[in-house]
Amino acid sequence: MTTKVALEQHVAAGSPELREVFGGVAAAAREIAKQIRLAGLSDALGAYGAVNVQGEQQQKLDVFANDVMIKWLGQAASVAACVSEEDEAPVVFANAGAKYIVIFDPLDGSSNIDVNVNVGTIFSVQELQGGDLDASILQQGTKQVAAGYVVYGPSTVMVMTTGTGVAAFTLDDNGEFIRSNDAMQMPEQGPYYSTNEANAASWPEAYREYLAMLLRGDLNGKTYSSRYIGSLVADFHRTLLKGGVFLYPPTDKAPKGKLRLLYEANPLAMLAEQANGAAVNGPERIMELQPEQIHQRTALIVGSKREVEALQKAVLEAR
Ligand code: AHM
Ligand code: MG
Repeated sequence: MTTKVALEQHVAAGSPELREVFGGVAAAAREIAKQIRLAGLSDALGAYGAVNVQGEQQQKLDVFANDVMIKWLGQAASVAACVSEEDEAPVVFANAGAKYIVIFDPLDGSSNIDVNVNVGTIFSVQELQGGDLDASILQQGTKQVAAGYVVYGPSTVMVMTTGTGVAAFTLDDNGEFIRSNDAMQMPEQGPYYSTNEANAASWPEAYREYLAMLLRGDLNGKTYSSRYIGSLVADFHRTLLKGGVFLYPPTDKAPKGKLRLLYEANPLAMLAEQANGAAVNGPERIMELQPEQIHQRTALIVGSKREVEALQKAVLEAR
């Protein structure tokens, strides 16, 4: 029997300064997991009755998850501020000398919240630079000091990186996140593509041709299978484990893409690259994009190197 390694221990061994940040996310995730697990027996499901900064109907669980993240991260002495999908402006804490900013989507996959399908929490950690909060929030993804997500599925699992590989932790019956994988690697290429194909008619031509190429088996001599949950965390988690590609291209409705750069694309891009995968917005590497706004959207293509590089090439050639 191998020794059990808890999340906080794992982080402290590599990056002691980040221990409190991960402790805060883990404490929040524990509460969120419990609330989701028992949601059907409480009054936790359904619409909250307000619209968030993105113009989307907030679900009760969105609001719960956001409050819990802010509560726990505010108690982590090293966290200076939080930025959330659900809040227009950053939430600043009075933690003297704190140097981290945690940028998160507290509960991603809203269309799956009420139907007992996987949802997740996604987070990115940036460092405060010279006390300038706004500029520190808007740093490129390459500057992230850590990133991760929690997927609330049959198991609750946190997948994280502090820049030295990717590890996974499974929530056990005692409420502890115990390491279940210490070196996750995305296959060089994989069997699945994952996208909302109902939007294909309004994608740029290069994306439609790319999909046709996957279906014909022109990329690696094999035809691909389709898998789409509609929860980014769950679709990414499968892609990380099995390989392949997740695509949310620009559409007529969302010409700049639907997903958010700071708290969806950047953290998943860091995890993908740390696990030997890749992430682009079409022509450019996600982590090199210069953010201009907190809630900025982007196209996102993330997954195995082979599939992502082929997509990037197709988009660049079509320009
Ligand atoms: P959300 O942050 O409001 O939950 O929206 C993000 C979700 C992602 O989880 C998922 O990848 C995408 O939206 C699905 O969008 P669509 O329903 O257009 O396929
Ligand atoms: Mg989201």
